[in-house]
Amino acid sequence: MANMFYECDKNGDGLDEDEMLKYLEMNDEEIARWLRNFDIDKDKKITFVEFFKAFFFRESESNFPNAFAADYEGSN
Ligand SMILES: [Ca+2]
Ligand SMILES: [Ca+2]
Repeated sequence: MANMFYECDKNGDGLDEDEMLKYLEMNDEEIARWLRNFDIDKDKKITFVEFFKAFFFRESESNFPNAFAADYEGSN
């Protein structure tokens, strides 16, 4: 899961809207939902720490795109 995150975050500053659009093929609505759910410090970027916290606490599991869900299940 971490590898996939870093592959999407090309410049290492967290996932921003462009990266989610390009690499995760998310639409505007999904991106807005991710930012609302995961972007704890509201800088419009989702860092791996923010992402991991949200995932770990399973607050928004159903919001994860299939690619991430598949990778997560595969790693068990
Ligand atoms: Ca980035
Ligand atoms: Ca953030």
